[in-house]
Amino acid sequence: MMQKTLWQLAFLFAPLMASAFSFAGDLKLWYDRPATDWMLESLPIGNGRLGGMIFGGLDAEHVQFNEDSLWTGDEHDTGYYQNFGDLFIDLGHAGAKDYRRELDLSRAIHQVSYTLDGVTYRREAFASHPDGVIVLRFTADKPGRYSGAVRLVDAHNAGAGAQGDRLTVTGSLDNGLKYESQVLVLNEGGRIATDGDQLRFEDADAITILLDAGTNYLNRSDKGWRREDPHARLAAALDAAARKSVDQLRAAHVADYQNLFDRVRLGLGGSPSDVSSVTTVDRLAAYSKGVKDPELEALFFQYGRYLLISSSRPGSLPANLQGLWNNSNQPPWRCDYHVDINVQMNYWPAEPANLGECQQPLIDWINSARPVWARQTQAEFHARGWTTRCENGIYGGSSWAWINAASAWLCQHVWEHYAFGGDKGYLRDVGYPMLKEVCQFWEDRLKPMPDGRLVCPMGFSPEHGPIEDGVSFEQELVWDLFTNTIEASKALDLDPGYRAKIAQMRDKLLVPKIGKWGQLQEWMVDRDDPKDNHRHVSHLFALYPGRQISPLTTPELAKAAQTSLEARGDESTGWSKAWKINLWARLRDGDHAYRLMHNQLRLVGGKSVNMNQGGGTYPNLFDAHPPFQIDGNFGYTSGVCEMLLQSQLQTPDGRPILDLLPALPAAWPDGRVTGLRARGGFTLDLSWKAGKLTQAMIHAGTTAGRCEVRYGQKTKVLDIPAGQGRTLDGMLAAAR
Ligand code: FUC
Repeated sequence: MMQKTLWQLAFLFAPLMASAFSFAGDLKLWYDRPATDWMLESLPIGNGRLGGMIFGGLDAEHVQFNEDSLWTGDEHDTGYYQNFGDLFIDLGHAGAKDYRRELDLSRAIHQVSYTLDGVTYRREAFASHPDGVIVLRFTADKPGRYSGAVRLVDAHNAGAGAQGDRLTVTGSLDNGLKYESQVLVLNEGGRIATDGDQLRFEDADAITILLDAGTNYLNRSDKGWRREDPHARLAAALDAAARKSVDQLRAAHVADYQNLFDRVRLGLGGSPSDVSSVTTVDRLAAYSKGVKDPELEALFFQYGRYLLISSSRPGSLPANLQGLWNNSNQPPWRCDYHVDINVQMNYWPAEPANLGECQQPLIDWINSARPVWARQTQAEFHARGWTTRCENGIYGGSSWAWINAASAWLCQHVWEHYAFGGDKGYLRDVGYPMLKEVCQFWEDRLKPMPDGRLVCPMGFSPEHGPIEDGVSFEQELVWDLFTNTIEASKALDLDPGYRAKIAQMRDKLLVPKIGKWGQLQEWMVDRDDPKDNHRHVSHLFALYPGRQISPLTTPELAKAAQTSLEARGDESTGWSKAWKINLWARLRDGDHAYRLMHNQLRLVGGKSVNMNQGGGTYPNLFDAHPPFQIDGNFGYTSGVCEMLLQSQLQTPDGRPILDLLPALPAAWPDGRVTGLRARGGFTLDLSWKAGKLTQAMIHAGTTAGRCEVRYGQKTKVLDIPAGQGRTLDGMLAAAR
């Protein structure tokens, strides 16, 4: 209560108390009580493949855990992502005081501390990528204080076996997938013994618990999606981790994590000075009522980066609808890969927010599903190449509506990975063959109109309207695919004949039309309803994440896109708001983008499915569709990137245009960002004051960087040798 009063005072005096510019605060989410609700309150950790949701309970600690390959289904059935199980550590510490639990995004470590009977207890938890295990550590400032039990509970009712210092659960799903979870309990002081299916510890000074879980899934259709039984792999991972000290495990974890996380720093101005004394939920509640808190806005940006690093690392499966975290065997929408916005939005921040490696799982997944999708596509469309239906699992199985342009949209990510990263070997061996196959699908499918224009026949504007020819969403996606393929073949100096053919087809594609109320038509037929507030804004793909429409290159179409966007309104589901942040950023309206960000960062509690409204943020900063859906978290993070830097356009001679602060809102007068990425392999650090650029540092990647820098009406052409940088002032003059 006291804290809230202070906070209200802070609101009144905010203009006086706002501190000078700094990078965003201490990057911690923290709470003064344990979580009781999985979706709203527990906090996520993950190493890409293996994840946990931590409650921080006193009577018992509870970690619900997942492993990304525990899926039902097969090549014909999409399947459902499954809960793996729960780990309980019975402690009997109810009634403790001075309780605090926190998630530190700067180190990816969860901590709990409290006092009871004169003893201070501490816990920490992290999911290590280098060691492949979850580590839980329990310590106290007096010896012999830990007595209790460790229980491992399977989500599919397989029993646990206890032997020595280890708990094991082994089972299989109906599709034959074998799975196992293993827990190793190490005590310092005291005793440990099996007790039925549990491990009991008594009078221990400290306890370390190592957890791993896995299946015999292999991300390869040609191997039948299976590999060896996970038992030996898990045992070896736990044994190897047990040979190291917790200090060693932590150091390796933090170094590995920070190698990714520390690449981008963001400061959007100071928040009221007592911000760190307010719990994250109170802070979010105050923000929802209008308290200015730019450090919370920056924290939420970094949370998206934390969540991507934690749910998508090379070798893992892609982040699904809930990233990695799921406590149900029949989760909403299967907790799957929806390819008509959701999985794509998960990866929007990957390249601009300098986490290019984290996009690798998406590309691997597309690559491995593609033979199955090719067979399904052949049967449905009698066409070469591949595309898929809306709902997708991990064995190539798919369900519900065909999203004909889904593969073109996935190929945008395949292309952007090169556009930002510049790895020609990847483009030649992996990327270009995929783009070409999807072009072939459209070569076989595009239909000439009487006037010679090419249209996509019988398409669907997700998840809205009839199935008919010339749907704008598909027209725009095919334009994007052809454009990316043309650029890829130029970059590789490959296939000039094919390139010319695709270029000719691209130029004949029907372009989106402007309709009777000035809107960008969603369909070839001018039937858009200005009162329609449907959450999907698929026809605005060309503005974002596409590059066919921009106020700088196609002002009339951009104005029409704005008219459509205004008509749809701001109020919607979480991911829909997040998409609109990015769209308003591309329209260069930072204040409107900011309004949507503010709206998305509103504290909500609703958990039941709501289709066109209700989006916001839960106390644990998970995005609410509702229910929890992680795409909104990721879309917010990419939205901030788009407000500060855009690079989707090119000069006529093919230089990427690095557009600095294209949509800076009045709410962020002073700020600084380091490490944002731009197409062409550039990394940028930007500073601004009183709403104006003060400095830009532009670093070229591993190949020489040709670009045009743009700020407002000013432009400057730069040729930066590989590995070097240039510093410009707010007038784009060389600063030294
Ligand atoms: C699409 C959206 C829904 C939801 C689902 C998972 O179908 O239309 O709003 O996000 O994906």
